[in-house]
Amino acid sequence: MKFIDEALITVTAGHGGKGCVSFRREKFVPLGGPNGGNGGRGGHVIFQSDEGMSTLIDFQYLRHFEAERGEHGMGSMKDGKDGQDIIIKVPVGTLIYNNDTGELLKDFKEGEEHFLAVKGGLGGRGNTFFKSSINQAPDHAQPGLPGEEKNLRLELKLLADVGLIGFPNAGKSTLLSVTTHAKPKIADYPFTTLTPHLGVVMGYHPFTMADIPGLIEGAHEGVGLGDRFLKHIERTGIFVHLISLSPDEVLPVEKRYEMIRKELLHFNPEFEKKNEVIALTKKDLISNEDELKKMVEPFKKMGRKVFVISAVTRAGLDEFLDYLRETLGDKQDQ
Ligand SMILES: Nc1nc2c(ncn2[C@@H]2O[C@H](COP(=O)(O)OP(=O)(O)OP(=O)(O)O)[C@@H](O)[C@H]2O)c(=O)[nH]1
Ligand SMILES: [Mg+2]
Repeated sequence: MKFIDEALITVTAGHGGKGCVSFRREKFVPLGGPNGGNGGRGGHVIFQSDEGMSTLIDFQYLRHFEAERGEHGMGSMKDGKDGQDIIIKVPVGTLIYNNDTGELLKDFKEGEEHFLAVKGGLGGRGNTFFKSSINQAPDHAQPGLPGEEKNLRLELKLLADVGLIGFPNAGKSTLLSVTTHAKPKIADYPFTTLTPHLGVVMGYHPFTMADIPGLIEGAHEGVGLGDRFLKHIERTGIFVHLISLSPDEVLPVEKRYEMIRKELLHFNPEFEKKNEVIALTKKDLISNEDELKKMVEPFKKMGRKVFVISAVTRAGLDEFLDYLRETLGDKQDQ
């Protein structure tokens, strides 16, 4: 399925129903009193977050949502029915902005949250309401009020605990596929992943992990797939920076690390403060222990937390996942 993470839509609440002007008509009562009912309220437009959704693709073609109008009031004191509300489902992680003012209206952080975006217009009062000691037979009623209307911008930012970053081919999708039920495409060519994927790492304290398309030098200038998917890991608690140990790699590990770091900080200088873990991947391709040591050393010197793993043999994976789980747990306890 296509992954869409932005949408512009218009939502219009229902118009209120008109109040009714009506008088009682009875056989032996020549001048009956007023009995016009009130108009019903127009329908609201409400957003609801849904954990089962992961893209805003539904809004690519359907861009205008209008709730039902309220029913008009009727004779015999019958009030019109309220218009039906519209409930629009969006993925968790969706932000709703007023597109005219730029104001953030709602940030859906969990499933089953609701947000009333526009209110239905009130129904008009029927002539019964206006009866008084000086006016026994009011011949007027109120019109219904219009429903609110807003132009909205929806933006999806995935909410994951851990974000996987690195060069294309580093093994991000492979790691996600062996630790969660996510099924991202995996291949030995760059830019296999074109959109983010989210998976849940089960076990004691489950947590979510997101894989994004690979970054390369110049990503902030739009090179490769650019940095447009970085926003999806903006809100993750931990970055895992994957670097391949494969002997086929031309540039040294620390050089590749610095290149990606540069792109990250270009995108958002705040990333400097992120909790970052380095995962040297594809350990199975290195048989020489001394060589391995040499590649780990620079990161230890930098004082970085570094793991050596293989998604193929699962070497180092348990220890790595436990560390992520504990680090996330500590944060929640604070
Ligand atoms: N030997 C070995 N190969 C691996 C390992 N992990 C991934 N690979 C291989 O490396 C290649 C790239 O893996 P992906 O998981 O698609 O890499 P990616 O980082 O998601 O790449 P992009 O989506 O292009 O950014 C594939 O051919 C994988 O089979 C590993 O631990 N050992
Ligand atoms: Mg991938």
